[in-house]
Amino acid sequence: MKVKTILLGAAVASGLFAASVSAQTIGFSQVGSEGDWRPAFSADMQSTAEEMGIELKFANAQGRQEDQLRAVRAFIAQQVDAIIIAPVVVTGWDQVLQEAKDAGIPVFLADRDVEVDDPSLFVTRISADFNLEGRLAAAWLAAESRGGCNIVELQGTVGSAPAIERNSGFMAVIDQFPAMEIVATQSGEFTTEGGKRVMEAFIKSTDNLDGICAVFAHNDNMQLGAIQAMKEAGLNPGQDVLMISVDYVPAIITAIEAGEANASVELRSAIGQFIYPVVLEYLANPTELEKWIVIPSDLHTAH
Ligand code: GZL
Repeated sequence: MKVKTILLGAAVASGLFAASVSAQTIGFSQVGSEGDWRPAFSADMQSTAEEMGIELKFANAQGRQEDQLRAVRAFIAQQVDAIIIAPVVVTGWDQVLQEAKDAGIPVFLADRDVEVDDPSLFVTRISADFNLEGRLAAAWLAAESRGGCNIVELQGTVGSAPAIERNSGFMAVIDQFPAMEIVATQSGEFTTEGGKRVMEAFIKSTDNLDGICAVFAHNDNMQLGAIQAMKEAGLNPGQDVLMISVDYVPAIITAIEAGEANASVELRSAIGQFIYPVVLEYLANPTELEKWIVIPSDLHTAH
């Protein structure tokens, strides 16, 4: 599959062009409001739409796919100009995307991904590369642990593209190191409460994380919950146990500065500036696009 990486400057320039086209009505079906990154992404999508003169119909599904499907069908009934979806999980989208296609309404994926039989059911996906994020996290951990580490993994929402791909990318790297192994893994649903709950269970089951070298969390909020649980158990996250996660939200920066976390892979949340120009330019001039437009991710560490 051909992909295109956004050159950040070009995206802003194209945004200026896009803003010059007539006002459009766009329906945006958002996953929910879990954690810190999701609300930041939602706020950016709403403020950027206003700046660009887009009429945005925003629907927050609170993590329920059935609510996303209902929202997309409502957008179709309202005959919006385009639909943007951040799909909570990868499966279950073929039927509703076919209904949008039959209604002549183009669909764009933002942030997450879908698995559909017919890729023509959406125009393109604009997102970070979750597999790369997993690889970056594992490469950092391999270097920090000199290739030997028993790892606890806090997975994101089961069946979601970031959980699938971050694990896949992470495994692709640690499989190169015989002495690196995930010894315990469970989903904390991308929330601080979920991360804390799962880590409390790991602490009990692994006798205070005896022999555990690192925690890899698919997002910072679960890592923050794990840090709470570890500190309450008298452990020293970031010192005795390496802590690597994804998103780079402000609260993990604070934890890194306090020495309670070690690194986080940045997931940009201000991505409306990249998403809307692609949608508006397509509406002005419908042409075949690469099926994936990638937004870069960067690794941040304490030093
Ligand atoms: C990934 C995004 C994930 C974030 C989490 O692009 O879908 O969902 O990493 C959020 O913080 O819950």
